[in-house]
Amino acid sequence: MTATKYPAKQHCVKVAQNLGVSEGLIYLKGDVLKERHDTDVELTFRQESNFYYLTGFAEHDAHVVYDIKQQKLTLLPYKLPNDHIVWMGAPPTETQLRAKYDVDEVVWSTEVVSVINNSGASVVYALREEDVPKGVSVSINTDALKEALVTARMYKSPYEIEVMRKVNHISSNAHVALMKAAKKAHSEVELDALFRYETARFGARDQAYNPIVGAGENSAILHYGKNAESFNGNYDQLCLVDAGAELGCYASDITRTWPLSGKFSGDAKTLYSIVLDMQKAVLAALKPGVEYEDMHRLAARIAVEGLQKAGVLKAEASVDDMLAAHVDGYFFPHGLGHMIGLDVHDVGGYPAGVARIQAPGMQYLRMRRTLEPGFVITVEPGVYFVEFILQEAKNKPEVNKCINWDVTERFAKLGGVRIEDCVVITEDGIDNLTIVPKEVADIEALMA
Ligand SMILES: [Mn+2]
Repeated sequence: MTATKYPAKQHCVKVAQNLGVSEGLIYLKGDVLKERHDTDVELTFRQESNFYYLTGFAEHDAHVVYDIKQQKLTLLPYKLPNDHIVWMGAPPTETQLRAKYDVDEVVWSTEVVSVINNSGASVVYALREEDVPKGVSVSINTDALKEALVTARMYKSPYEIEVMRKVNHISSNAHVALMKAAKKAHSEVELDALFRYETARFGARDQAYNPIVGAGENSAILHYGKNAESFNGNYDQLCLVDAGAELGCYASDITRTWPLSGKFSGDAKTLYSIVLDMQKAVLAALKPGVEYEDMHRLAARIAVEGLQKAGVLKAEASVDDMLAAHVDGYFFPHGLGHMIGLDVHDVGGYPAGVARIQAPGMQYLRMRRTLEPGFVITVEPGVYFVEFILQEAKNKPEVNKCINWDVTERFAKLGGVRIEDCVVITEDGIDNLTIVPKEVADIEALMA
């Protein structure tokens, strides 16, 4: 990374350009510190993503004011009580804060109203009226800032991409550590804890979301978070791990699925290879100008072709007819992926006025956009055998007739498979930030 400071000023300039105005203030309130009900036990603090984007400042109860005309960025950290030093140690001085952050001015939070009122600006752009402190006498505009922030955050800067590469590598190495530990692990929670440990000790103490570690049929629960099952000596099971650490508020999001034993059985290899083919086809096709929903359709077609070859879908059914009947959505019941950045499901998935496509699977697609350089997205196809969904398939004659139920029941014991990488859209293709092995032979070699 070339820059040492988070490029807060550059981000403010970008948001101001998107607002399309030559004067006024951008104002954001940082998130507040919260405590457990009726106690003084602090909950883990995580800065609000837009605030972080404009400041790089991750402490609680702060404010930020950016003067568009003067291009002046003012950070207003929380003014701690004097005896705070006894409990928490000495807070940084204004000079230290100015040196650390890419801001022009540091003023304590108690001065926020006068900073705004004395700015000479005629308008304050804020996300919500209630965020703006009482006593502000400048007119407030809450119509434009959100869209300006979303548009700026969609296009990741080189600095942001390097942070995301770093956290992807930390998470990738943790995934590899889990694969190596699987044969001797006893439970899902043990692997969950190992992932947190392996990312924390390499600098990423926080998770972008709670790890999902599901063995056997739990692998088919899309956002399984209990991670509470023991393996009970059954190492033939597939284990799905969807986990990604957070670094400097930037997310990673990676999924791998492998047998606890380290050796894929016949059916597991078949199922895994279908999903791997889906992901590889999409990764090869991604580039600027491509519609993301078409990538979902591409993955869905390969799922149907693969399931037909595996005998789950009947040989005599036409792939086109099955796609028209949305058979794919009963086995690939979620979207292909999403934008990722400061949030794991990052802003900008849908342009204003664009609605979701109402079809099984596709309805959960978190993104409908023409891809552009600078987007960072996930590619996470999956195939699952979910009791609830298969029941629905039985009730739909045009779907039911395509399925070999005896083969389906055999595969259903495996649960499901998902493979997920984070990629940057470049000028002519992608830059894959995720470096966890995914070929069957490579996983088996690693786990041996
Ligand atoms: Mn994801």
